[in-house]
Amino acid sequence: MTSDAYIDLEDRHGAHNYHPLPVVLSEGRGVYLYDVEGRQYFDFLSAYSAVNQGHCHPRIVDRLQEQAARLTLTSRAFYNDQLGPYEHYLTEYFAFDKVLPMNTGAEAVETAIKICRKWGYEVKGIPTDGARIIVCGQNFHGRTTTIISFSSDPNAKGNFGPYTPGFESVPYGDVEALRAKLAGDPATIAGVLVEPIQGEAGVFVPDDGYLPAVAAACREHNVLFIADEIQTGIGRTGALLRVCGDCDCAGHCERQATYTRPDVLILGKALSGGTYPVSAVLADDAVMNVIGPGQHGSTFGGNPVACAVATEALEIVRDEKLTQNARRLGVIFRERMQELVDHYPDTLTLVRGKGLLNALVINDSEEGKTAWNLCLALADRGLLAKPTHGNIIRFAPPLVITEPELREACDIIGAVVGELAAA
Ligand code: IF1
Repeated sequence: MTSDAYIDLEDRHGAHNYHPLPVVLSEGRGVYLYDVEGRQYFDFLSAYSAVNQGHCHPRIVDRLQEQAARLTLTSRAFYNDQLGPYEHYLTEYFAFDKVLPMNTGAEAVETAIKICRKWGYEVKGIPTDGARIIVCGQNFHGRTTTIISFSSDPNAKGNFGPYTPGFESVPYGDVEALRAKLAGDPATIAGVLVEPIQGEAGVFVPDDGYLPAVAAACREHNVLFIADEIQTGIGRTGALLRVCGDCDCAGHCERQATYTRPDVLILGKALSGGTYPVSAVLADDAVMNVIGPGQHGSTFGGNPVACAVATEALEIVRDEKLTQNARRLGVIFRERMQELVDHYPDTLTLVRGKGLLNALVINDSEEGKTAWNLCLALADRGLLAKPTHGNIIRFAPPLVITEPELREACDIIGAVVGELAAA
């Protein structure tokens, strides 16, 4: 079957909730994807930062196959021999007392919201149904009805109401606005939910002081600081978590002065290396113990395959020093893109990001058109990336990328930008 035939099938039989680039992929290895016609591409999306460990990492595939052949699902009605060791490993890895395992990112965000509200009533003493959670403008936390209730994107939110109440928004990156909001009526605020870097908004990196200031303001008012690291976590930004700040260890060290410890940490995506939907909410006992039997759960959450895969995926991050690679190559990538911005100021506006989560802003007068066309031209030359918010292209390769591969990819981007500038 040709690419066109596959595209036609999706068009006729699938809901039109996506608008993909016209490539049909059938294989992946490391930083490369291959389409049904056998063409090779650099993957500079990494399934929205899920495939940090590279496509089909042999260690993850082996572990997946081994576990899938032995036991896949028991439900949480019984114990299984993978969950306990995984929970032990994960909570040591990230230094929290407890974890609540789920599957998708949105489910983990929902879980964090439920834990936060329950803590608000039972520990903080907020009157029943009065809990408020503060979120940020331009946030992206997933697609469930509650989560889109506090989205500011009309496309994500429009005509899906009535919306879940109890969420209030402040501008992202604005500590003073948050402080003012918290000071207003702190006794009814249970939590503040933040993306340490806003991905969907276009890789918006807040000032270095922002996250520590948010955490301090939360502490002052006995409010939970909830970090959604679903996209930024697991090495992507050049540290194990973005709340680690510019820490140069290969794993996780709580002692580092740059670490801003969240009360609730949300992980997903790369927790499984993109192999399987695995998400998690981490917190200490004082928070997590508000959840008792029957109060939250999921058929697939904490299943044996997920536990096996996630353990392997996290070991790979450590063994292959992926956070350090992301930090080092991210600097080179932004240097190379900055050269392009300087050389083609009429075409490119700026480059920004941390580690290997970066965005190039295209000087784009016609709504979205140039970034989309640039991505089509990049695909023609063997590099896959996706525009976000019209004129922004996110570049996020798997963290296993090598320096020569990264430089080759930068050459491709340079050639395509050059053509666009000349056109
Ligand atoms: C889609 C963006 C990325 C997330 C954060 C929770 C979730 C996500 C910070 C939900 C998911 C995805 C989902 C994907 C597009 C996407 C995305 F473009 F919207 F911004 F990654 F860059 N918190 N992000 O980024 O996780 O339930 O999807 O597992 O197509 O909706 P999920």
